[in-house]
Amino acid sequence: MRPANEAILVIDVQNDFCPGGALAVAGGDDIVAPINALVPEYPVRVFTQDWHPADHHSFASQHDGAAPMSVIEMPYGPQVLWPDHCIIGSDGAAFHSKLDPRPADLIIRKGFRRQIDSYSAFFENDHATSTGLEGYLRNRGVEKLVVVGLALDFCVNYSAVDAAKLGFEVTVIESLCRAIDFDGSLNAAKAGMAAAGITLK
Ligand code: VGL
Ligand code: ZN
Repeated sequence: MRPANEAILVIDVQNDFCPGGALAVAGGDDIVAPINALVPEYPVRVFTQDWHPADHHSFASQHDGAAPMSVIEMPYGPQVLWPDHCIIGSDGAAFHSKLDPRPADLIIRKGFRRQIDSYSAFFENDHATSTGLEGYLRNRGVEKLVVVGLALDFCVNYSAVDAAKLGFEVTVIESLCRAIDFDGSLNAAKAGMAAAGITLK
């Protein structure tokens, strides 16, 4: 078992982000078995689920004539318009069938407010609305975080950068992540994470 101040954060290993899903990430299912093997080594284990109402504003379907993967301005900044995905209670929003969520201590759901997207497990995309995860981790004495999951260039990236900004020592295990890689997003994410002092290994 790893030291008591270390947590693993498993981001969005859900059907819609795996091959066959609505917003499939290539190879998304390759990381499931090694994540299952790693989780029990950590004393604190948090899983996240992207969890959107059917009329969520990050969906292209909610904007007349907008194509999926186009970008619009929201009150909180630019927003990629995604295909409908991870709709609350749907099969697409369920964890991948091979992911073992039983060892999770906490499951954080994010993106459930219609008007605002939430890539990060800590703050929604306004960078102000908290999910409560910071308080949970601090109350449990966590100082170091390992982050794995989907997608490396969106939710893993935003979660890791927020964690680093909050003062956690953060490692992202790249081999246990897969990326969407849309319009240079992967390189930008890697540079941003490195600049935030995150260890990428
Ligand atoms: C994600 C796009 C939209 C992710 C979630 O989990 O990386 N990406 N919603
Ligand atoms: Zn989403």
